[in-house]
Amino acid sequence: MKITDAKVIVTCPGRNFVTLKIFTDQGLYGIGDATLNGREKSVVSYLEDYVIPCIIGMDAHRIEDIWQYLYRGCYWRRGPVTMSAIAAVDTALWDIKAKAANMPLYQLLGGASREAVMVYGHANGADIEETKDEVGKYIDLGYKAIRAQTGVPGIPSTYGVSKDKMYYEPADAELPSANVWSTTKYLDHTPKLFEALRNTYGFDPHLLHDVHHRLTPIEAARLGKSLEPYRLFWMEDCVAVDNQESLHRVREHTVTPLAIGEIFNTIWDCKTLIEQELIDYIRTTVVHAGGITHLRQIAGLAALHHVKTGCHGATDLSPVCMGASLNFNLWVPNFGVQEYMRHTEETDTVFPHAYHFEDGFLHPGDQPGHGVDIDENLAAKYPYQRACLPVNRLEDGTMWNW
Ligand code: GCO
Ligand code: MG
Repeated sequence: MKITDAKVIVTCPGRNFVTLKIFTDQGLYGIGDATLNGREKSVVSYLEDYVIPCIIGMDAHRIEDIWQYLYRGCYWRRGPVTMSAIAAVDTALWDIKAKAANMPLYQLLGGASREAVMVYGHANGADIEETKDEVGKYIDLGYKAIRAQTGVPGIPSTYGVSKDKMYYEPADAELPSANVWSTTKYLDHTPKLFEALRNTYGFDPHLLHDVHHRLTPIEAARLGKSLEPYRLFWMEDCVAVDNQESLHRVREHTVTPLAIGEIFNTIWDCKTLIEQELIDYIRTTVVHAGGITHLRQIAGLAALHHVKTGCHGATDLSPVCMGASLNFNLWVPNFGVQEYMRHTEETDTVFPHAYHFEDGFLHPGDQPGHGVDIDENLAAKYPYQRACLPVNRLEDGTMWNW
């Protein structure tokens, strides 16, 4: 089955999404997500200028060989732009193969290992009271796992706290907006949130928290320790892991489970973390880590070391990524949880999908392929709009991690 053509579709139904569509000589097509929040056009160019001309004429069934061709063959391997582009091709090809087999993608991976995929939603509020109410709303919707973020007194804005509760969108301006950060204030305040949540809702709901790369290892160790009485499902991205070894410092002080990896692109970014058992959940997902083909390798290594999956699923990952990820999650033996930030209604109509939410779980559906399509006419009504992620500074003006 020959690849006859491919095109990149950019649309902004509330936020920007980049989608690759691959056509074959058998009338089948497949789609893959290529969205890299705040850097969308670099992936568009990478695909249009370099990848698409190479893959036209190739056999669409040879997914592994095409993956290796794009990874080894470009010489400049790894990195978010390269790996998102490879992921888009890979996802589209798995979509095509599953359509050709007339099966949902999870069947090709090895079949369902569970009935459905447990997801976590995002509850956030300006203060502890508001966050508590928001967590209650997610419990009422049936969620079994909820991430909780709250505003910190004395800091004007905090990561994860939004006006628009169900649809958090951090890329909010043409140029990066500026946030202010105080580690001291945050470290004192956060345990109070989880104390209040456990006092109100007990220990049944799984509670998660995202530190968003802001602490040093010893500070993260302190936070993990202070959160132990509230038995979190996980503490996410507690430090920026450019140096994987630094997680030893956190690990030796706390039994709070650790999740890391949403910004990783390859197995090499998390090899040490996994092999030395420094994390409990790996957050890599389809679009930013080379597609189903590479994610499967990461999950395989993780399985050897008691590390479960916890795929990134923020709104900047398109429904195409979600559909592929859900097929992956239904199969993967060492599944942990899937993040699920809802897309707006406009986004959901641009990307008709077979997956559905029920009582805290998502199911990918049984449509052949990954079960997600794109309505190109509708997509064309929402042109690209430049939007950047914020930057973050300490109170004295020093640049910090957002
Ligand atoms: C999460 C993430 C996101 C990122 C976003 C950046 O855990 O969901 O941290 O909210 O900030 O994906 O584009
Ligand atoms: Mg995160």
